Amino acid sequence: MSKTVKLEQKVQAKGHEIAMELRERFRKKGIFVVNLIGSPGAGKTSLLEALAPRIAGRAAVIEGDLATDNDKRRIEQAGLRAYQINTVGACHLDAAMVRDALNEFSLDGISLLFIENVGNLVCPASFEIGEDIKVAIVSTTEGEDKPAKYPKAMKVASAMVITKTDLLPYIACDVDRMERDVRALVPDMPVFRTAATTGEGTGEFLQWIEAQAAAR
Ligand SMILES: Nc1nc2c(ncn2[C@@H]2O[C@H](COP(=O)(O)OP(=O)(O)OP(=O)(O)O)[C@@H](O)[C@H]2O)c(=O)[nH]1
Ligand SMILES: [Mg+2]
Repeated sequence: MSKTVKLEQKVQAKGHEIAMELRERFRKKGIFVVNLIGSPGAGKTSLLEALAPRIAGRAAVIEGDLATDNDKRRIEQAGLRAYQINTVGACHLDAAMVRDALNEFSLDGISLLFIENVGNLVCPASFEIGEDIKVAIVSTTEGEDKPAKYPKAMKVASAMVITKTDLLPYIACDVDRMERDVRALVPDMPVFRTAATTGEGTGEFLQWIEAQAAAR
């Protein structure tokens, strides 16, 4: 085995260990953690903004981006507590980054934590960051073939959200095909169709998350 492969395995094992520590910490505090993964601009922050009025006071958000604190400020504006991680080049969050964030960001009083991963439908699928579930976010504007082309993200996710359904009258996107393709990979995958602009479908998504949290 090459030195590089060995080192990669060591890094992965360390990441897994920290993720398990975080999971234990979240459980003790009674916090259900959702890791949102999706490409740049898929609508992750907008979905959280749309949910914010219904979860204010009991939810918080950790934002992951290469640069800027734009998303943190948007989430705060929407009424939720938020913390920004800047990965400065890394294409995904890892467990150590989340652990470091918790040194500065108190989770007291909350029962739901959303972690918006760096915009990327590839790398975040391979990393555990202490979450209970991952949710894959794909938008109608990215092209209907994305669930089929990014199978790993779909397979590690517990649900898929198709965002920007308000734009369907203006674009060519076969949403039924997106659903069929994801179910070819994960037969019983829950799929939600949402529009952050109108709030459509966001209530069903939130209800589903709350049911997952209650079932844990
Ligand atoms: N029409 C419409 N536009 C949306 C919707 N959701 C998001 N957008 C727009 O899509 C763009 C990207 O949305 P964001 O919520 O910032 O996407 P994101 O996934 O958080 O992006 P990154 O954090 O950069 O990965 C913005 O211009 C939003 O206004 C939606 O449901 N309908
Ligand atoms: Mg965002």
